[in-house]
Amino acid sequence: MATRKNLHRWYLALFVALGITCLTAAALAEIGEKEEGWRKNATNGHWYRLTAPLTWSQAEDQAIQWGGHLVTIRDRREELWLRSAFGPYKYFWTGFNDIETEGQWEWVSGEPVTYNNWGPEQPDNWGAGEDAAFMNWGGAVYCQDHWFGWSGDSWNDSYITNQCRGIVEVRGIGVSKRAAVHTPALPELGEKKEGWRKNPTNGHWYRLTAPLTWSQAAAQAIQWGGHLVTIRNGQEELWLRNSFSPYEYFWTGFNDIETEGQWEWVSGEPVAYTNWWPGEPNDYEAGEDGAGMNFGGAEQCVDQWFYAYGNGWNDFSNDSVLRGIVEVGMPHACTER
Ligand SMILES: [Ca+2]
Ligand SMILES: [Ca+2]
Ligand SMILES: [Ca+2]
Ligand SMILES: [Ca+2]
Repeated sequence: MATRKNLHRWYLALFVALGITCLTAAALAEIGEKEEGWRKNATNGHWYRLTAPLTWSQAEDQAIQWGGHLVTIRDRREELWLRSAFGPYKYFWTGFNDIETEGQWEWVSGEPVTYNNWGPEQPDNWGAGEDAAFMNWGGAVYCQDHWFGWSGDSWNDSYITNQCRGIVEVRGIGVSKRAAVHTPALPELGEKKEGWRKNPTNGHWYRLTAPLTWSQAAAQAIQWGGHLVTIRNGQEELWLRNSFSPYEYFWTGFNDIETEGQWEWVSGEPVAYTNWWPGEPNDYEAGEDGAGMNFGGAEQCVDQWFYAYGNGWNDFSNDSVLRGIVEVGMPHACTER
């Protein structure tokens, strides 16, 4: 009898332990999603997260570390979900590649190929050879010694040495639990949960607005208790590029709205640094009074304008719609959100 009673206890303990394990795993998975940039596709139950800008192989290494692979896209619906989850304006590495055998495209996950969405004339294995596919590509044109690309809804093969964010896909809770091993300290969790990033060098907090005109973005910044970003030196600008992306134009707080040609920070801080792209600011046509970063030049080619990404500023037209970088100096300003 005593043995049987002990057995009951043992089972009870086992069930409790299992229950706690499951609860912990579930809780971690939830945290994984919200606090670490993981997103779950409710349709297939898989989890997704962006890497930093990396070469294709580095991005796949990161994916393996996180317990998965660079994303496999099985149908149109999955691709639309990825575009809505991570944005349709930036290029992202997928797991699609022809590294092993030229022209034989396969998913790095080993799954069968059931879908593709190549853009016109892609894959073209251009130049010295392009062996991995990125998504959100809209087209490109070569004009006066520069390539100008724009975002859209198709795939292109690219040099695997190019640096691009990759979408990592993992299956199920166990893997998210593993990712939670890298869970940062609590203050950082709060930061990421709300979309705020803290620059450890100056202690200020930063967050992107939705795509807006400069004036709308400036108003949003004030609502959030700050201003559109002030950039004080090259190091701050590099941190912004690394934190938010070097492949999207963002509004800064630099503007000449009050007096044409007299550029100032909307925060009122003194102008200590500028990084205009050659030929900018040019107050083009109807007037351009707000500065955006990550600009790499514009060329008119066959009656059309093409814009590149790069490490410079441009004054964009007043009806341009970009996301703005909001900066707040006080950490408590973001916890109020
Ligand atoms: Ca190739
Ligand atoms: Ca290509
Ligand atoms: Ca102007
Ligand atoms: Ca301009």
